[in-house]
Amino acid sequence: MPIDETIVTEAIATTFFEKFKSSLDLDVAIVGAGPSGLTAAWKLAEKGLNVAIFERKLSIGGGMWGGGVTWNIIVVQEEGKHILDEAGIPTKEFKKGYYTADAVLATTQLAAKATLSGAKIFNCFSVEDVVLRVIDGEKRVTGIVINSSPIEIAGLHVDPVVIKCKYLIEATGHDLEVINTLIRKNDVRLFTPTGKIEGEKSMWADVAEAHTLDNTKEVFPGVFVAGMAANACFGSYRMGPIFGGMLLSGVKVAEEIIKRLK
Ligand code: 48H
Repeated sequence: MPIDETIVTEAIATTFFEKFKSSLDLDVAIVGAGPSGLTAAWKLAEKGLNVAIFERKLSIGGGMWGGGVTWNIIVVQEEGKHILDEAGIPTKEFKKGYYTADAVLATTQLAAKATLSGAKIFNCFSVEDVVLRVIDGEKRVTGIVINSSPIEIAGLHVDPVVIKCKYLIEATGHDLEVINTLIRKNDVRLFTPTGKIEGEKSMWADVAEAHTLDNTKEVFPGVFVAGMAANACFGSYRMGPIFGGMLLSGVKVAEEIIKRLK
């Protein structure tokens, strides 16, 4: 069969924009395709919700690809192991309660679970702002402002476009980018003890893992924090390359939003 290059182009453009147009009014927009964002997308999409992840980098996986210091193995504790089991990610018990998994397989399998469940992943898209509205007398985030990452990286002055969402999950990891922008640009208070970002603390894995789950919650009307962003927002510790808390946080944020959408 002779190949017509313009049909290849048309196939990509048509199919991409079908996917994009079906994401203009989302149930849930997730910022960041690290372990917490991918897990949340999987759990939300398998309930039939319209969900998309926007990831700045060309690659998905955030900090999970590299395991610890690029030794690409992750560790998951007993509490999080069932999520790897359910995703079909093989684990080995290293010592009682400590399981290892291949970091690349864990990342790709979580991404496969999310996309096969119907979540859409837009890699190479950066979320640079949010849409703010006053609804019933209360300020609420109702969308995200996105730009193509190469435009951002090149510093080109090209305007972004907007996606609506009922809920936004900030899963941007240590940098907590979306909430930082929300606070910097608007006179608003968060649902944190000080009303501001509490900030990430140093390493204390045991406490950090438990806190990640507690801190996975709504931080501003319409915005939930998950994964490392939850600890950066509510002021808890880091945990190094143990990933149970990230996976459990993804499951919890999905469950909380599903309850709200009902
Ligand atoms: C689009 C963005 C934007 C933006 C950032 O860091 P992540 O892997 O996030 P988590 O919370 O799922 O997992 C954290 C984990 O990987 C980790 O770092 C741990 C456990 N650290 C412990 C320690 O002690 O260091 O992924 C976040 C993703 C990244 O891929 C970013 O590129 C992306 O979010 N991102 N995408 N628009 N504005 N900001």
